[in-house]
Amino acid sequence: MTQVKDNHKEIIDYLFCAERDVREVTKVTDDYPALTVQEAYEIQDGLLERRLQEKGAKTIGVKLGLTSKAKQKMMGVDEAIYGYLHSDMLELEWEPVDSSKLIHPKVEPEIAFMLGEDLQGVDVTAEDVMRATKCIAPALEVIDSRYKDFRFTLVDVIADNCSSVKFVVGSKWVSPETIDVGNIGMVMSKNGKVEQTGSSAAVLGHPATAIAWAVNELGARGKGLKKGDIILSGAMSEAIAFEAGDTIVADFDGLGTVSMSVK
Ligand code: 0L1
Ligand code: MG
Repeated sequence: MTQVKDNHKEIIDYLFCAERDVREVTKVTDDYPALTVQEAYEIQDGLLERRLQEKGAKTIGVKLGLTSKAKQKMMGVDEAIYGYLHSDMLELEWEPVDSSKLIHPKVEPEIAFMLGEDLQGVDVTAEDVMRATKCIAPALEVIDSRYKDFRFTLVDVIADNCSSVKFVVGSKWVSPETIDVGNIGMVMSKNGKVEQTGSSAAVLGHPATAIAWAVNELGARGKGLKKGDIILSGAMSEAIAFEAGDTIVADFDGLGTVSMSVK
């Protein structure tokens, strides 16, 4: 059991209740301006522990955020961030996502990696990541920042588990050796109209580079990834908003499509 500092318990409760009650809240740093990135990850740990307990879920992987230079520039940072994926966040392609349980969701296209072996360390390379990867698949990540108008600082978004809420993975997993993972083109449509195009190269130049960064960050905190874990490697384009009745399809070169309908 993680030791949660007293002054972090209030923030954990605040963020947990915001998600549970489907309610946007003002950002944490408005009240706690001195919080550090390290403390934000400690708060994230506490929030995730509470979430796992109350939802009866288990950890099934990690997700990366702020992996594009454009988004980092927008936020005035030069680092990516990571959060965790829980079993209750995984949605099935053939079942609609329930928007009544979401605050102001957006969806973004990503490549999902599944590990064929454990991965932990502090000097892990992109090549190590590729070697440890069993297969990859097209994915859609739904992000739903608990903060009003999706406005936050780096510390806020880390504490909020990097806006994570849901994700869908396409049914076709392929070996990473069959495709140029660093140069996969993607077109994302909503209700048949193209909304975004992108490339896996937007993910820190190569998704495996982004994952290696996350593994090394985790390693520095004494953590690692396990065989079978899923990793959402980062958005390949801007996220788009959606609402009940919408259908989103992302089509990835060489990987096929992943879709999501919304009720
Ligand atoms: O998965 C993501 O890239 C989201 C990271 C947090 C930033 C955001 O909510 O837009
Ligand atoms: Mg994402």
